[in-house]
Amino acid sequence: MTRELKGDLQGQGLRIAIIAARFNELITLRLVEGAQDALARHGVNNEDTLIAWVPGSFELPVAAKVLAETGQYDSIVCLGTVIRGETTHYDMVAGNASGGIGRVALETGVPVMFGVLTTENMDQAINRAGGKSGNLGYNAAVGAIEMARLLQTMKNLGKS
Ligand code: INI
Repeated sequence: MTRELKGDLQGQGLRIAIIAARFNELITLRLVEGAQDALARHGVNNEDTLIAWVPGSFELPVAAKVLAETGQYDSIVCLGTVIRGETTHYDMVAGNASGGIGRVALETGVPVMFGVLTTENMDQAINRAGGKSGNLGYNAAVGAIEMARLLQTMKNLGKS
């Protein structure tokens, strides 16, 4: 029979870090609250969590890399808010955040969740930060637990 692997959502014993970008802080704070709520609801101990702040989403990858390399965290949740507005800055910030976060996960083997809102305008951001479209921070934190558990299971394959 085909073996199926799934990460469960038991957060007990997991060490999870949140890295949050202060730019568009009013929105990102809602994402942080959502993420912290998700961790608490899934049994992650407060003492096993950490939150680090960076200036903007552009800086999320380097902070994630340094934290991942400490070996102290089973999963990292990156949170930020990038709103298109009227400049091309958006593409560079969003591109560096998404590409960089993905690379950190691959290079370190630590799951790094992409909880960065990328929207056309403030209304869309509000909707996705606890408004009518849910809370991306909550979802990213649940994903962090699932990925940590899945990778634990994978690393134990063949050990028993
Ligand atoms: N940072 C964000 O997190 N969101 C944005 O929308 C944004 N815009 O639009 O400029 C932004 N810029 C700052 C950037 O992340 C860096 O902090 C800055 O460029 C210094 O490196």
